[in-house]
Amino acid sequence: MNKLLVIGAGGQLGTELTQSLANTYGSEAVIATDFQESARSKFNYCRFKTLNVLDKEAVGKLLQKDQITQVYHLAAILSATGEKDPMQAWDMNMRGLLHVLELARENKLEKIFWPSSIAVFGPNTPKQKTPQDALKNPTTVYGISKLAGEHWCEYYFNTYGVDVRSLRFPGLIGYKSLAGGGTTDYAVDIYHQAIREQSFTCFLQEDTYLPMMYMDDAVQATMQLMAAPASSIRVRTSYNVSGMSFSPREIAESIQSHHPNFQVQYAPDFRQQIADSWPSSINDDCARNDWGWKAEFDLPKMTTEILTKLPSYIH
Ligand code: AKB
Repeated sequence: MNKLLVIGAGGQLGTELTQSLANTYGSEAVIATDFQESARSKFNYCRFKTLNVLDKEAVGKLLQKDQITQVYHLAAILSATGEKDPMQAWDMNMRGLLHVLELARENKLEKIFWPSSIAVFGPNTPKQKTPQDALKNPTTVYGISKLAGEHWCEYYFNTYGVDVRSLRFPGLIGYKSLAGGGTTDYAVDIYHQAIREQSFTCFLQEDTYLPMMYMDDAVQATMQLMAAPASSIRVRTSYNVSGMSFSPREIAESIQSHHPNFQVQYAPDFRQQIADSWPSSINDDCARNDWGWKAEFDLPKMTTEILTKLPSYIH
């Protein structure tokens, strides 16, 4: 029987992925964990425990006591927050992953999921339809930690046979929780502000194109990757996955087609430089060919869905 542990379940991806895992495998099969006790209120449908991935002994005890078979390790410090305290970001992102990989080896876990990011790419990477194997020269500590992490995943697979699988996520956009500390967060916040204030100040320039993905697609990609036969997973670093690509002006126009009075101002800050170093769009042919990936949501479909569902969600 599958027994799944989600680390960092209270975050943006974890909130929705944990629900989908519980729907698929049953609530009793899932344990949600987060280092913040306040995340508990999100998980009234499954078990919740506070857990800090930096405490390897505590993670190991939980794995053994509950006979965990799969770990979804989502806890990380994102790109913008990471630049404020690079050592802390490196410690959290690298030591956390290495704990999970080591414990997976020691306990012979069946499968691990760990998200990487488009932040592994850098200013010298081709910007349009960035290929799977494009040059990577990340400029943020977050990107450096994700690139190193990808190679650690491949190393654990090649050396110890740990079945760890990974996706290079673009900016993820959902309405059920706010993003935390990323460069793509504006694309989540803008919908909340459209509903609450009818106006928004964007921290990126209006013509900055970035790869993005609606949360339903991100959850679907994760579930699909984890369900695929091991023989079809030919990339053991991390797969490029693409959803959509747009600029702040385009997402604003998309919202204005529903809310014509919505106003957006632009006040670029330090995150502009990070955004400028990342791809504008992603080529995900490898994921499509190897395990049949295809995104469902484009910008108009996502905007309609979020603007329809968000008001009742926040009230
Ligand atoms: C961030 O902006 O840091 C993240 C990411 C693209 O990995 N959303």
